[in-house]
Amino acid sequence: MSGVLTMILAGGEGTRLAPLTGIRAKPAVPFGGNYRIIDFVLNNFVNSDFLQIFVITQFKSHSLMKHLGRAWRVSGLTNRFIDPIPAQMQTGKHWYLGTADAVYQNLHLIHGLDPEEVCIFGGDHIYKMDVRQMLDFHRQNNASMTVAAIPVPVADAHHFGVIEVDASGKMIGFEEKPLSNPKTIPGRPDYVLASMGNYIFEKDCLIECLETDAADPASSHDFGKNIIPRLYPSGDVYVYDFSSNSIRGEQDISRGYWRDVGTLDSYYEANMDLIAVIPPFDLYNRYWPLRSYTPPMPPAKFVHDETNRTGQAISSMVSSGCIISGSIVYHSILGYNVHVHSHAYIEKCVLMGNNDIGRGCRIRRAIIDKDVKIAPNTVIGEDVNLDKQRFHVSEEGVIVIPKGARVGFD
Ligand code: ADQ
Ligand code: ADP
Repeated sequence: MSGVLTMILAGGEGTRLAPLTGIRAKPAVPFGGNYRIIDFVLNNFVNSDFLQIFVITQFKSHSLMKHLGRAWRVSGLTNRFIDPIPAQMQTGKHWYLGTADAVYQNLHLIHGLDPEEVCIFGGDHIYKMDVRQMLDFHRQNNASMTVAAIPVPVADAHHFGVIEVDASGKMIGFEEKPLSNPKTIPGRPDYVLASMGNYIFEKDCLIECLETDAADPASSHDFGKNIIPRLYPSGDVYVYDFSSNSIRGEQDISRGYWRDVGTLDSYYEANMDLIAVIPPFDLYNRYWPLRSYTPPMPPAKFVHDETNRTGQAISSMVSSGCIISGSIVYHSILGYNVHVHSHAYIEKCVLMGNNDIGRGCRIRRAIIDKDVKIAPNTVIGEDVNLDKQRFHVSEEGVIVIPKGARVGFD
């Protein structure tokens, strides 16, 4: 797609995902066994043939940079690129003040490429979108800016930019993260129309908005808080209905599926969605390949133990390098190189990789980060009070064990 530049915002702190974001940015958090969160938005652009992409990083970017280098190296012969951009203090001695400032500090990159349009998308959502369809909508309306939107339950309105739209698709109201009385969708009082944090701008409009914003000392330099509220009254900001987006080969199964995995519980639920018998989000569509980095590891292996107990995984996804030996993995996601030893039982867990689960362990409803080792016969997820003393527990009771922890070895 020539003439279109993409900037992925991947610099947020991700505090609500702690401790998974203790050492890495949210977009670098492993997801779904084989992936990192950022892979989904990058696949959207690559599968839509948009290949001029900057990934704007800031907080805790090492793991993200490593992943981008391994999985998404595009460079060289043509004008196609996926370039990670570190924060460089281009406009003064401060880091990015907000999402708008993150783009403002990189305006030189926009001037250098001189695109017609600039796509500014968040780096931390799970969904599939053919971005060409949103761009067509933007062009048909001669919009100065287009925002992608999706209905979400009114109870979640305070997490999102809430949009009002007229019959022609024009934005007529916007409130960032309303604390009370959000405007609901006409005829659907239980839902609001939420901004997905994905924007397409006419280049000149974007530059003007960012320069005005940078000159405003009262601004928090954020697209949702400042740029959109200032721009939409001009009358040519449009709202793209994400539920109209269709992916080749999907047979509607992932249509409209979009998850903000910004909290531990939403992250956990989105992982669990993948292993439902009929999943609402399909990883297996050959017309929408989902690239990532897969380490060179042998195929997963399921073996008997010495008493002839069968190692098995049921309703689960198991990545390369795993060995399930005389143990049962039920309704779980295993990243690469997880060893589950005899007589262990794992249920409704997300294991990110490089884990060792000792003999006789019983573990339920836990997110286990990379490189965690658990001693034989450890029981997790059966006694809430004990779990709360030992581990981080989410609001909905999911136990989270941070990267590199050694559990039960004292
Ligand atoms: P939030 O999700 O709260 O709201 P925000 O924290 O601003 O969004 O992050 C948006 C994206 O920008 C994320 O991908 C994040 O990693 C990145 N980011 C955040 N701060 C950054 C910084 N300083 N430098 C670089 N990147 C940064 C936004 C919108 C809402 C919308 C939701 C949808 O403001 O209107 O409803 O996204 O999730
Ligand atoms: P994180 O905890 O976020 O994985 P790292 O810096 O260890 O932080 O890893 C980032 C990158 O390194 C990713 O691309 C990941 O796939 C790769 N990686 C990490 N651990 C391994 C491993 N044991 N084998 C192969 N690749 C790995």
